[in-house]
Amino acid sequence: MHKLAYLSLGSNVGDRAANLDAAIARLGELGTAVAVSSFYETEPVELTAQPWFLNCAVALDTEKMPKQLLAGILDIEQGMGRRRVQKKGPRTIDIDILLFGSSIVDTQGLTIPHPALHERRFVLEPLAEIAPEARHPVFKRTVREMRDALPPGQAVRKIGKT
Ligand code: PH2
Ligand code: MG
Ligand code: MG
Repeated sequence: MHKLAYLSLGSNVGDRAANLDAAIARLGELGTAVAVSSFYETEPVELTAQPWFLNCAVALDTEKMPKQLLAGILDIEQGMGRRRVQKKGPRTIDIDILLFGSSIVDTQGLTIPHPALHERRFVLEPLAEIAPEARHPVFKRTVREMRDALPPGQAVRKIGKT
């Protein structure tokens, strides 16, 4: 069964744009990337003492189940040299599942919708570019509505596609 998953990608170590490009290419192993947002230069949030990120959003048409998709994503992250040194710290690549169709998943290693989706401008701004009308299955609000409801702050600057 085909499902549309929305992913958030981020990098703040090395050649950030090349890292995003490489991850997007490898996502082809898990489905078809049917939409890719512009890349955005974003201020680090939560752990603020680290380099700025490049973030983007991807719509992935996939036949995987959520757990299989996550396993494939972790494989890509590892293959790209991701080392989990510090929680929320600098990384060559981070790929997070934001939405998976209208599914709600709450298990040990996987929560969908992503629990911080609605409060992160670095997620909602790129996502609103490719899926403004996608709806959060718990809060029942669209991506555009959530983006527009964010408090000011969290600098996010579109830099265009490479
Ligand atoms: N990821 C985090 C923590 N903070 N800040 C920005 N701007 N972009 C990120 O991708 C990011 C972050 C943990 O996953
Ligand atoms: Mg993350
Ligand atoms: Mg992650």
